[in-house]
Amino acid sequence: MVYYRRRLDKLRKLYPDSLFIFRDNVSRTYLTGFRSSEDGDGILAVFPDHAELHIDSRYIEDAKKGIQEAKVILASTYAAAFSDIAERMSKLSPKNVIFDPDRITYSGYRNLRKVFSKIKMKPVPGLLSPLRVIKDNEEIAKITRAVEIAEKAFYETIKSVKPGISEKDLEAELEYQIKSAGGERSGFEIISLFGPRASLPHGVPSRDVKCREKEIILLDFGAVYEHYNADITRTFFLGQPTQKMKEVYLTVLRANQSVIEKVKKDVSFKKVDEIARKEIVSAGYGKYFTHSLGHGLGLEVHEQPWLSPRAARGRLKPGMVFTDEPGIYLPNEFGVRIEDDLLITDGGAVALSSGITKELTII
Ligand SMILES: [Mn+2]
Repeated sequence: MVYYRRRLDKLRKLYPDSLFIFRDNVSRTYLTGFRSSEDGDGILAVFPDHAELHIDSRYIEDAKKGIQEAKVILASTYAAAFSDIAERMSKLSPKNVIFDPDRITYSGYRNLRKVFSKIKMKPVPGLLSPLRVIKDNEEIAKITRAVEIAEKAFYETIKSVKPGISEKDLEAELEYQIKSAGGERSGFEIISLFGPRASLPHGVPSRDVKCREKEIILLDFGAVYEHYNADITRTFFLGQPTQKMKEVYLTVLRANQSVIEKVKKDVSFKKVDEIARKEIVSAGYGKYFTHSLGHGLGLEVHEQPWLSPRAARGRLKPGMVFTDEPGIYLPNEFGVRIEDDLLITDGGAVALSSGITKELTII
């Protein structure tokens, strides 16, 4: 619980003499540990000496039980809660009240302007990102647990792989296994693709596509544990793969593995992508690696840092967690992606998802 207080303190230190309003679930979860169903369900107000979560009756009991580092206040309506917050905030004559424009709707913003008419409002895009991009021990433990759940679910699921099973059936089985292994759900729509369809980086599983012998199977899946995400991809084979499939698989594996071996703190985000891309380019498949290498992972499946050829600046720091997911997609033939979740430590990169084999696997 001390983690939430620490996060609030860091935020105050980052923006001295300011107050804060949060209207979105991710920010509220990061700062209190409590998550509601919708962004609009709840207002978190951060004062110099305390934080308060105003929440409606549907959540009040859970919120009171779950939150220790913020005051939980019943909101009869959110409009009334806003007037109350604004009145007390203006009495403190803060330098400004900061909000994240990326995490509020346009009408939400207009409301805010109306209620806080006497105070200077300051939009700071990505307000919590500088904090969230470095995971503390509690977050690392939760991500690690999410990864373990995803791993267990994967091994249970591949027992069902046999000729005739559809992409959709395999997706459903994996979703079931994630929940059964202790996960809340997969944090995103599972990608379960067979054969030539594995060349669609974000293809949607079909009920009509059935698995056949000598086919590639690509599974991209996650697991959520206490609001934190895992994001893993494995590609494997039902029956003997062709020579070309093997060659492509081993190229992607080399790219994935070279990142784990070579990256460490202070390597630029751009360079991380380059390390993987170099392996794929030198094997002659450069133009088939059509996306960036990876993305940060935490309360959101996609968050900072972005490991991309277009990353203008930014370097790895201990505590960053991100995906290492090179791929080669040959249209109408097949595709291979291998995705691990990496943690940067003082000693280099640690693959949290090393529990699932990346040896070329034939079922
Ligand atoms: Mn990913």
